Amino acid sequence: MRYLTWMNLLVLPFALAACDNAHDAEMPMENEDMAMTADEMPMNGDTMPMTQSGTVRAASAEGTVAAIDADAGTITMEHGPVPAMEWPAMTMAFDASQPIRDQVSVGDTVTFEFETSDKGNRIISVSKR
Ligand SMILES: [Cu+2]
Repeated sequence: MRYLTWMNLLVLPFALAACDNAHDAEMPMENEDMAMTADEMPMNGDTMPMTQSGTVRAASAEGTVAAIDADAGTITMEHGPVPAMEWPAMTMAFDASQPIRDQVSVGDTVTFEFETSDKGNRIISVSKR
């Protein structure tokens, strides 16, 4: 699992920004706080050219496939806590390409990696456990 360890180290600085904005549908008040926190982060200022809106964070999670929606292009996951994102366990939909969707069935227990940005949450790899 060397890769997962590397990923966790990579996302750690971004996770400090309390990355709840991905869940704005559930917590609509988080976005303003999020923006202020990001501006105040010492790692963000002059050393990082990315703006907050262009920030993409990645993390891995474990979960159970609750639904697969080919029309919407999503997989709904009952996922466990994601410390790197400061996410609690919850059920939510992730964008997922057809090759990703084809790898899983409803009820599968999986480990998956995803990206989070202002465009939403997208699963980038998945493996059954
Ligand atoms: Cu979630």
